[in-house]
Amino acid sequence: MSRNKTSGISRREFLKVMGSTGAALGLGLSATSGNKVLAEEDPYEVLPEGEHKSGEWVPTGCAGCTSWCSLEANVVDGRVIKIRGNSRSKVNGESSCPRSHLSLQQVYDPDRIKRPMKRTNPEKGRDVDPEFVPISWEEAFEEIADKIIELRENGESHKFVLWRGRYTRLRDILYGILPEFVGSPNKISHSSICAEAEKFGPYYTEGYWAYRDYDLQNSDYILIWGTDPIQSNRQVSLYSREWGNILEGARIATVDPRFSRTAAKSNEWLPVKPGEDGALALAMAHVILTEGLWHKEFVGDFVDGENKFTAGEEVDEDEFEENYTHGVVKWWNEELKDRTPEWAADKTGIPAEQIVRVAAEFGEAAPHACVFMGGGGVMQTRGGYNSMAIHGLNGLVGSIDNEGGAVRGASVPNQSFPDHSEFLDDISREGLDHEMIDRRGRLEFPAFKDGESGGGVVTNLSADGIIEEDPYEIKMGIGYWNNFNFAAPETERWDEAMSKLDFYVHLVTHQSEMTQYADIVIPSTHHMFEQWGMLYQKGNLHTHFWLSRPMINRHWELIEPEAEFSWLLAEKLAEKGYSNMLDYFKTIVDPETGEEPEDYREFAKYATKHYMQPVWDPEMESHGDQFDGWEDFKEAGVWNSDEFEFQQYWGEFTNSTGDFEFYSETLKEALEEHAEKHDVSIEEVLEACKYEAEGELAFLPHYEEPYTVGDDEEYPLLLVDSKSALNREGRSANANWYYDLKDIDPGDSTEADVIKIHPRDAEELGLEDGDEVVVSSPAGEITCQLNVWEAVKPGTASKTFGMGHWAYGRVAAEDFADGEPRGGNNNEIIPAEYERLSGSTSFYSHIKVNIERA
Ligand SMILES: Nc1nc2c(c(=O)[nH]1)N[C@H]1C(S)=C(S)[C@@H](COP(=O)(O)OP(=O)(O)OC[C@H]3O[C@@H](n4cnc5c(=O)[nH]c(N)nc54)[C@H](O)[C@@H]3O)O[C@H]1N2
Ligand SMILES: Nc1nc2c(c(=O)[nH]1)N[C@H]1C(S)=C(S)[C@@H](COP(=O)(O)OP(=O)(O)OC[C@H]3O[C@@H](n4cnc5c(=O)[nH]c(N)nc54)[C@H](O)[C@@H]3O)O[C@H]1N2
Ligand code: SF4
Ligand SMILES: [Mo]
Repeated sequence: MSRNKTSGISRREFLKVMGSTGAALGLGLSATSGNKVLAEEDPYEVLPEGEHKSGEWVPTGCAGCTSWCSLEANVVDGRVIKIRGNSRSKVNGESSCPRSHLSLQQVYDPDRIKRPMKRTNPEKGRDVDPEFVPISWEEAFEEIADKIIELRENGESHKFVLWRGRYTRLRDILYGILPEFVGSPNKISHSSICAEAEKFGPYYTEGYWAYRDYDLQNSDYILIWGTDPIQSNRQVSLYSREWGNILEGARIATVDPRFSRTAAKSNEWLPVKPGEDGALALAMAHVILTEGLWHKEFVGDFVDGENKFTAGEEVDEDEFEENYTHGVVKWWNEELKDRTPEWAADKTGIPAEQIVRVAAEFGEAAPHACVFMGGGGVMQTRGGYNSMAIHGLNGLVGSIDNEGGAVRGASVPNQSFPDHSEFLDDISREGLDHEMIDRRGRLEFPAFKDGESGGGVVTNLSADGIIEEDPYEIKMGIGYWNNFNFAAPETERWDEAMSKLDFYVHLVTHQSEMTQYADIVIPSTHHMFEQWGMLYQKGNLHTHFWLSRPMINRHWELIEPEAEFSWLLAEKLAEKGYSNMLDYFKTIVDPETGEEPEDYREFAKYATKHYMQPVWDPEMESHGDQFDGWEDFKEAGVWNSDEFEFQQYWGEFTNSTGDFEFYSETLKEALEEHAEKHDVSIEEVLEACKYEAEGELAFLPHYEEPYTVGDDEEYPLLLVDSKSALNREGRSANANWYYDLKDIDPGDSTEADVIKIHPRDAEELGLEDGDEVVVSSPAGEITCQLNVWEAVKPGTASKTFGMGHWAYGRVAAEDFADGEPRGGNNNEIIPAEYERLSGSTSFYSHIKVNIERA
């Protein structure tokens, strides 16, 4: 049986109807469908018919969220039909999370982009039809290569930007190397609209700029802080399976203004007032010290053994001898001595009695007490110091790098690509010598990744860079696996920036909002089933490193964006007389045979084998799982490290002092360097970054009043944004299961985009459950459904991120052809604000909203 899903007519009849108007109609170029891509192929036709066949389980990996699970896909006759965890992984093992299955709807989505397309309407804007038409690969690469050559010949190669969203480790080719061959410094990742502030605290205390692993299975007390590990961050598959066991072994308290899925499965919920996380963490530290509950072995003790931490009283630094930490008494004297639970109760809305109890129970469990920190408490305008304070609690109880605590992952045996610098010509070298478009490193944007001024990225600011032509005009962009016109706050700026951009190439699976501004659209493979790729991640005291591969038929004209696209572009550039990139790519040979790649598909495969060679090649030294060779490794599809060893870093933390720094000498150095670079004082740096600290507090976790945007009277509620359970980052947007099952987000309803408020607030605003409402903020307004729900903190409005697409496909948008959104995108009402020390975009605490009946 072959049936057209939407109309019920058979495929043969369908094609007959289509026949006269030809391929263009298939691409949705009929008068009725505007610019949009419609199903050309009946997705049901290729399903196996007749008797049931059991397929082959092929290893792969998932980038549906940052858990990066190792999975297996069941493939029947070249089609994937089911997903499960890869039992060989020591991180997630046989488990996979619910949203892993939505990948099937992604890969077989009839709305996928099916072939290269070109814009025919020169005008760009949100309501403008791009009038895409199909083109040949030849034409696509001609146009892209010509544009690059033109920039290079005009001495404008730096006016090129490469944006990346999600990625595999093949990113080093497209994101790391290609822009340098173009001659541009502008490699802009999405990291700072993702999680950079979460890495800030760990870096400026222990010198570790990365996600942590948490040994929850061996913890006796767990504080879940601004995150939702059984729904979003991080090792969702693992924790979905293990949560019951973890709860049996530990008490769990969740700090979140929203009644999250994890809060519902905790012993305590601390509904902190948005942005007051610093107050809560500092008061907990105060209690741990005054009650004498810090871990003496890690932190040290008073010389005479008597606890002198008494509220309001300073302590003589000489009376305390620290072991593996630095500055605990300074922290007390400058900040903690006055941060009493009563003071914090007033700020946070959490009763002093609960603060004392939770802090004391947490301290009593030392060192098997763990704070699991996510973005909620720290991706805030003044969240950098919160990140230090929250992570600092792990320092006080000695659970850093320790059993039952917050640990690092093992190193990963990978091999970088050969050095390309000798292949760069003068145009490239000169081009690289420009300021970057996101203005990282300027006075007001230190983005101190790894201690360096301008070491990080300020993703969201690259839109302003383009609009204001500051530092210069951008003439060409390539973006892949991203959708900043939807995913970055104050989306209007992206609409303006992308309208202004002369030439944009988008490499994606779906025609999302950012694609609407493209000049050339390159249909991308799906990372799990149609291409080579690899990622590593930590969890369960191991690091794993998985491989995905082409395992199903590519039904459409797709290419893999990181390696295949780069190769094809390199070939075209070579044809036009600029062969340096192709010459370089040919040095990435098959590690088994030494053969040079002859085409784009070989290149992607050899690059993958090269990058992972230390994993599979028995001749190369590596730790963890051992393999006999490439085929042996391919069969397993995942490498595991040995179990993480505790206390490897005690006394050898990778920062300025080697100790866990409550008083951050490392931050002090970074701030000093940055201040000197701009010839200002450290206070002036902080002021430019919207912080209020003065003196020594600049180097210590301390309290900062939350920064908000908008008038309290006009906008009476604080928005609490969170991730939707079935959001695969932005990528399940066109999967109807996402909408059918939307009520798995606590308090939400199926098919609807919902904002939730407390009954008391509803009454005050004269609103009722189920009302259609307009939510407004100083940044904009959206329309959605109101649910009145007791489990929302009064004074806040809680809404998941994910709906509100005006593009992306016929399921995602209310009317894809007309650009009418389904629900409202949170980023249209989130003002573009930053945690500037890390470069992060602020998603929490600053967003004031009003809600009115529509
Ligand atoms: N389901 C799902 N999971 C995902 C993703 C996804 O798209 N969907 N994306 C993945 C990605 S890319 C990342 S970076 C990680 C990020 O993972 P997290 O950083 O953990 O992000 P969220 O899950 O959004 O968690 C933020 C939490 O903070 C809470 N919150 C909001 N305001 C405040 C506040 O002021 N204080 C405190 N304490 N909490 C607050 C929210 O209610 C929410 O529960 O998630 C990954 N996991
Ligand atoms: N309000 C609010 N905003 C947020 C968040 C939030 O919690 N709240 N979360 C933030 C976080 S943590 C992150 S990481 C960012 C993510 O934001 P982005 O980095 O912009 O990523 P997505 O929106 O997930 O990207 C969607 C794009 O990827 C394409 N795509 C989907 N699958 C594939 C694939 O397999 N290959 C390729 N090449 N393309 C594919 C789609 O066509 C679409 O264009 O969003 C951030 N924005
Ligand atoms: S969506 Fe996230 S948790 Fe789920 S399988 Fe994929 S990577 Fe793992
Ligand atoms: Mo993210």
